[in-house]
Amino acid sequence: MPQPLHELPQEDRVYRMRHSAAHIMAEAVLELFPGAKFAIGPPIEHGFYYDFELSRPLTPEDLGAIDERMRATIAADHPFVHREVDKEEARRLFADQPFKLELIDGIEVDQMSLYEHGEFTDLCEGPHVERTGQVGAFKLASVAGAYWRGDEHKPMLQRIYGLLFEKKKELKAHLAMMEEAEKRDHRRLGRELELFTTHELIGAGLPLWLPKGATVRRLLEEFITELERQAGYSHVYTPHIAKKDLYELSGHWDHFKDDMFPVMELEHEEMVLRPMNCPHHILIYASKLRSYRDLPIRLAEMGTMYRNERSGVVGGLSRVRAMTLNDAHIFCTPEQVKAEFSNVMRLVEEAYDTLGITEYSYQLSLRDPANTEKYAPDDAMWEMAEPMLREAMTELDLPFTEAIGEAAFYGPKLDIQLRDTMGREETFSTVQIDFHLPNQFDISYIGEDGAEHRPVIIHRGVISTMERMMAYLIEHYAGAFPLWLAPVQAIVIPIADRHIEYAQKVIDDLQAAGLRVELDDRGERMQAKIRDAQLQKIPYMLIVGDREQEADAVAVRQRDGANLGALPLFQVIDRLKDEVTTKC
Ligand code: TSB
Ligand code: ZN
Repeated sequence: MPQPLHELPQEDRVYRMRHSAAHIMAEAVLELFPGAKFAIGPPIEHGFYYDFELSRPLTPEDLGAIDERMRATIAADHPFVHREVDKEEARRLFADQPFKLELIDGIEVDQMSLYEHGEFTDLCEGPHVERTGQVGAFKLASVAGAYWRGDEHKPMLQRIYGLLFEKKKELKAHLAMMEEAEKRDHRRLGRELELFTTHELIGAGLPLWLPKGATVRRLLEEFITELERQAGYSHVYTPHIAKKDLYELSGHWDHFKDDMFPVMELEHEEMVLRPMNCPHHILIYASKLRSYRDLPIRLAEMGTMYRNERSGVVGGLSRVRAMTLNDAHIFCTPEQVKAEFSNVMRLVEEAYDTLGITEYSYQLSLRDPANTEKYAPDDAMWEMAEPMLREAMTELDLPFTEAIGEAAFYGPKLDIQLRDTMGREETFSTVQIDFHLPNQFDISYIGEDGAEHRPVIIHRGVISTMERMMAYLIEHYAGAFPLWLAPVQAIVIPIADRHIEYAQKVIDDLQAAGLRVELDDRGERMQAKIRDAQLQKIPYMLIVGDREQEADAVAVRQRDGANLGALPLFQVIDRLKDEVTTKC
């Protein structure tokens, strides 16, 4: 006797509910669309889906009809019945269902497992709930295209996604979370707050930074550049292209070619857009003789690079094809690696602290020993570099997970992972130990013994690319940047036209104090202006009328609705300057 549903662990119950709902949805679609072909329909995180071949594309109205039909089946409370048949019987049952026939042909044993409820039968291993009435709270969410068997040469099917939770309140909470995430979506806020845009004529993954987005980016760049300057980095500039030969020497051509833009022919020379900045920095290191006394040499650059990311994965700012990395390459002796590593980790901590980033995890990205052609071939090098990073992390007493197959081709990485509002994880900071490129470029330093030695390179990015970090910060702050990063820090709102002149003086004083301000002299009502400023997430609204004008004051409101009342202008300027300096 199988265990009753309510006695199963919660995750098994929900798994069965999601799986059963997929069957109930397939039944509804087959009834509403005679001749429909159904493929596969598994439970997934948060719900389920089923793939169909239909005579026309589904509309939102169709989802309503499917939903209604499903609820009727659920109300009828049919039992789920398991039965086994041989292949011949299964072929007969699914004679007009080519995807099912293909699945049947692919199964090695002759015994076919079926699950039925009401009039509906599916080829399925189960398990299911006992009765259709037990499937929990669901909502049909969306339709997307999906290739049969995930193969782009096979037919494109329509995939209907459903969300399903055991309890109505869990479904509601999930929907609320998705709604919140959507509000914070950086693509949407990027448009609404005029931070960045894209254009078809420029292409996918090639964002245009609008003046306000560019202001935030410049502030980020200045912030991190200053931190680096204090930490002993030297900043350089290098071109975005180079001869293909450079990348043949570095190994990028062998191991990273698929991520690079194709070659450009130029007066008998083959040029490429750089996918990484390391070779350029290495050639700066190699441009003169180096002594052990000069090390570590830390070369940093807001390095712009280009990667041929697949068109399906680029979107918004978090994954792009043209990107500027807060990059540096530290050239040091093997003995200096650990200290330099921990300096970088400290720098990351400081930067995150200021940016308000509190939730992150460490991932040690190792090579996949089963897939060696992806990596620099020197086994001894990997066996030295990987434990070195692991030890450095252990010594710093930082918790980390290990990810096989995530290393760079030239060495292992310590990656710092952040999650976006939808819970998706991406790498931001990275610290990489490289014994490979120093060999490829045959770089050296003169040791204390007067002989030539090979330096180690630490590649590191502290705040990732400006694009990826901007995407994160927009979502993290829901567009309401802290004062020091806000593109417009204050907006001055005159109550009537006769206050415009004084408003202009307020603007002049704020600008003279280095603050970014705008004047809202539109003929709108004050309440409308305040609302618009709040929608634009401007931190301070400074309202000026007769009384303020007389007292050399401004009435201060904050974007969250707080009303600080009338304050002398000089006091407001001091307060804002202070808030900018402390980066709160
Ligand atoms: C750190 N050579 C090293 C560098 O010296 C390097 O390029 N490492 S990397 O390949 O891991 O890239 C550095 C960081 O850039 C990644 O950790 C990630 O945060 C960011 N990044 C990578 N690809 C993209 C992309 N397509 N769009 C936006 N950011 C990206
Ligand atoms: Zn590098």
